[in-house]
Amino acid sequence: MIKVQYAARSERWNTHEAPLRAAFADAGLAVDLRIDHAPEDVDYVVYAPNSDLQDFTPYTRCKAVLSLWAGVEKIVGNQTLTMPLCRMVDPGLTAGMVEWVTGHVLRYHLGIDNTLLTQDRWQPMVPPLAEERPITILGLGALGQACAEMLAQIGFPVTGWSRSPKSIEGIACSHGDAGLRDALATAEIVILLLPDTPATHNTLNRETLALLPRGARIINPGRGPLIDDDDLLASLDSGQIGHATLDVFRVEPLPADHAYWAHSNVTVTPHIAAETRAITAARVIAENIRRGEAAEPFLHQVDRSLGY
Ligand code: NDP
Ligand code: OXD
Repeated sequence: MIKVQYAARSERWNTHEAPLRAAFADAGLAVDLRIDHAPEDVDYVVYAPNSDLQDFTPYTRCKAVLSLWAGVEKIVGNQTLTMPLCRMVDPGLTAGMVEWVTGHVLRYHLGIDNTLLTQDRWQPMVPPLAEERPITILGLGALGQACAEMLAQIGFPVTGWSRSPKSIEGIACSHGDAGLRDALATAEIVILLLPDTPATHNTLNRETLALLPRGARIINPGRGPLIDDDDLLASLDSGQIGHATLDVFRVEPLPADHAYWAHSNVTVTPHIAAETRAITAARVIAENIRRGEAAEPFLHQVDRSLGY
């Protein structure tokens, strides 16, 4: 019997238990899934970085920690976590992110706010076609690539930026410092889907925000530290940045006195861009346990040296 420990907030157990049991059965895995195994008996941990489990030292036979979250910045530096760590790449989470990003892009592109503000008068404002609105996505991983492909399918000219060189049909791919400058130079809308690592902190700062065309819009469903908050606020005040839609913040919940709440050109959403979906995520976890038992490489294993 494979012993799997569920280590996420207790209120999530009701959501995840049945889908995990079903996925293990479908994968032909004999699993004893519990929230209270003795640590030394555990083969795999299904894990949320905000759970109480932070010391993995007693998990002496654990073969992998399988994160329910895509972002692993809260756990990747944990020195007691010496076993493989896999992040979540879930088709349900990806679909949610594509829908959220597309919706917020179309809000900007179609000028929906203006339409709502002019309900008392006939004031035609015809938006350009998508093909006339260049968009840049910073991060071309599981989420960035899926969003890039959807936006390109709608007709937007999409540029994507990543750490390593990439080739994706229909997307202009760039990388490195020079690539970032090029990717920002024409972007009317910038979407951040980078992980939170030391190398990505303040990717958007005074200097890089100044590279954008005046009035560009920012959409950040990635992580708060990707943007220098003071520099973004200054760029919003000067009009260099026209508007920002922010889902993630350095401190969450966003403190009630934070300037973003009161800023007329900022939309705050409470870290809801995309959530792990229990049924599809359970299948990914079951597949990784199957791989572990078959001594095959894990899917989506985190590279500790890169931090994602
Ligand atoms: P991936 O690891 O699949 O992709 C990360 C991308 O960022 C890759 O393209 C990677 O480049 C690129 N990247 C990493 N470091 C750098 C760097 N220094 N310079 C340039 N590019 C870099 O992650 P996901 O797509 O699955 O998720 C992205 C992030 O989205 C998560 O880390 C999380 O923070 C956030 N998220 C937010 C949610 C929300 O609800 N708001 C929900 C889920 C995730 P390369 O391809 O070369 O490796
Ligand atoms: C995640 C998130 O990382 O919800 O999965 O932000």
